[in-house]
Amino acid sequence: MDRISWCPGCGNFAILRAFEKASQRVMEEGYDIAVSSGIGCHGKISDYLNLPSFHVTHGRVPPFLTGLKLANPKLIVVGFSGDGDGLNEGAEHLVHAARRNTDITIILHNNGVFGLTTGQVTATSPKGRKSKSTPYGNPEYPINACQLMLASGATFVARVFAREQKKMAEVFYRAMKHRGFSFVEVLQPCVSFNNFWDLRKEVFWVEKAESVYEAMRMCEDIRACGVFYAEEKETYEDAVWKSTF
Ligand SMILES: Cc1ncc(C[n+]2csc(CCOP(=O)(O)OP(=O)(O)O)c2C)c(N)n1
Ligand code: SF4
Ligand SMILES: [Mg+2]
Repeated sequence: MDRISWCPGCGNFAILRAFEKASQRVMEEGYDIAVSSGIGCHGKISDYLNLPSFHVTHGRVPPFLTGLKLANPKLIVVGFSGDGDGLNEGAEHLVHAARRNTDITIILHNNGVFGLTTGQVTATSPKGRKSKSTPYGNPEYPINACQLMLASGATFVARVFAREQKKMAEVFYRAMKHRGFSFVEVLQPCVSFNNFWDLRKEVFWVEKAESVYEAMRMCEDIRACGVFYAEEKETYEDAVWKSTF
């Protein structure tokens, strides 16, 4: 714990603990796991996990993991991305990995800020937010990450709040076991630049939807948590291997 550089109270600690539990469970079932992370405070998680890990350039977790999965289809591959990393610098990679149903899991640490660079607004920050980069208020509308992933074709889409570690570990486990592109948005308070631990009083859980459209409506409210949608569909890797050999 001494070597961890996150600020005391950061939501990333809860994500780390929940992922340790979930990955342990998956490995006990006989699977091997490799992880990757993007650039930002969230990116340090790959240093803190005792797993094969690759810290890649900003926003490039999905293509990196796609290559890994294509080369070794038996491996379970998991990427950690930030709201800036995944929805600003790397938005196009996330969309195309979801569209292809690449068999990877993306865990998005959504703290609503560029944390490592000290609190500028990102694609998920609300309109009007004052920050270092928006002293007069953010003029942009935010992206709803789960809606974007559903619209892009992701076959497993979930949201959790970092406070709820047990539920988070269960959702991580289900996401890793899902065959196809799985996406978990974690509402992750940044105590230094966007502290929203109080959201715990407002978070509510919903049951899985039957259709993408229903799931889109369910996750519109950012306080809604749960597995919104899951379906089985041929994966990108299966299609590539089938057409190549
Ligand atoms: C291509 C590129 N653009 C900008 C940066 C500078 N940069 C480093 S970390 C960071 C913020 C990352 O924010 P986020 O992905 O939300 O992660 P967090 O720190 O909040 O976990 C930025 C903009 C960079 N390293 N590379
Ligand atoms: S700046 Fe925010 S996200 Fe980064 S370690 Fe500190 S609390 Fe966590
Ligand atoms: Mg961030």
